[in-house]
Amino acid sequence: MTFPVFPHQASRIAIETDRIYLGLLCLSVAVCLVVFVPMIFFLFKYRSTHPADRTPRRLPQNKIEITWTLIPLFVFMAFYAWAARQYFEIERPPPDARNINVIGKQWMWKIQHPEGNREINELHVPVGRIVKLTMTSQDVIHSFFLPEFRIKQDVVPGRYTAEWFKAENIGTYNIFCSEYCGTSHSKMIGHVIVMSPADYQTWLIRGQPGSTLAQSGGRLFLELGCSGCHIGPSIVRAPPLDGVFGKPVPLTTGDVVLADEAYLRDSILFPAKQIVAGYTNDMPTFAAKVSEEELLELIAYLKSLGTTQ
Ligand code: HEC
Ligand SMILES: [Cu+2]
Repeated sequence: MTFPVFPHQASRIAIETDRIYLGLLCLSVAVCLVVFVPMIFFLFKYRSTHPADRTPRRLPQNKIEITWTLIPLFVFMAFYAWAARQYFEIERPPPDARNINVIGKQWMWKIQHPEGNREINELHVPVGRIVKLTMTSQDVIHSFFLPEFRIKQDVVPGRYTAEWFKAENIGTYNIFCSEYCGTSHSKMIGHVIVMSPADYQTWLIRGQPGSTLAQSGGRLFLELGCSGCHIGPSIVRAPPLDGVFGKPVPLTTGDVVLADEAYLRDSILFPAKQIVAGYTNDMPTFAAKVSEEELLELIAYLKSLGTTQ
């Protein structure tokens, strides 16, 4: 029988994170020994009934102080640098990632694939591919925790957070919600299913999504009347949205902001917040009209409009 202390290591990040953890553990044990071994030794050596040399001694105070300040400082700063490097790697999704959307809800995880496949509490991914999760919540704060990948990120209503991983082996791993979110928080669990690229393709096709995320977004764009203002001649003058994603947008305030997912989201929900330079606040809010799923579809559509400018 085995007694696993750590969850399985399913990615390179997991292995490296464990190394830092073990390193810190060893360092803490070493510091502990340096303090406690002499302490216990002296406890016995100088106990009151024991004859020992107790003549006062003059020690080089400054040298001692400086030594035991500087050595630990350098050792711990080295750990800081090591862990900071790892932190930046975890926090910065590589650019060539496959994007998958995650929506947290009391008490389930809803997943959207770019091809249009949807699933609940299951996340199918291809092995060896970098997967970036764009996450939001439609109610309270949740946290998307993949213990075998050693990554965890809060999933917050009203904004998009991200995390990424690259599965090294085919297998099934855990999803936990790790932010207490109400009665059935402990049941807000699921599985990451890592498949071979071929099996993954088959899985995507077998799901028969009908339309991709961007196509669903395109339909919404017509149904909600966005196209009435944003495409072709219209009564209201609205900026063209082709290639808007990833572009710097000048605002009436003189600021320039990058049109990322958060910006597009805010443009749809709170149009009055940031007005594009040269335009007026003529766009109605869609805050009560679109769900989190639909917002992500609209964003997928806007992203797919490409760069025609
Ligand atoms: C009544 C006309 C109207 C409708 C309907 C409308 N918009 Fe707009 N939209 C505007 C105007 C005017 C602006 C520029 C002023 C501003 O930034 O709010 C704008 C700005 C935007 C921007 C920011 C563009 C940029 O270049 O930075 C986005 C994104 C956007 N709209 C998306 C949408 C989506 C998605 C819908 C449908 C859910 C929609 N709009 C519906 C008029 C409209
Ligand atoms: Cu939760």
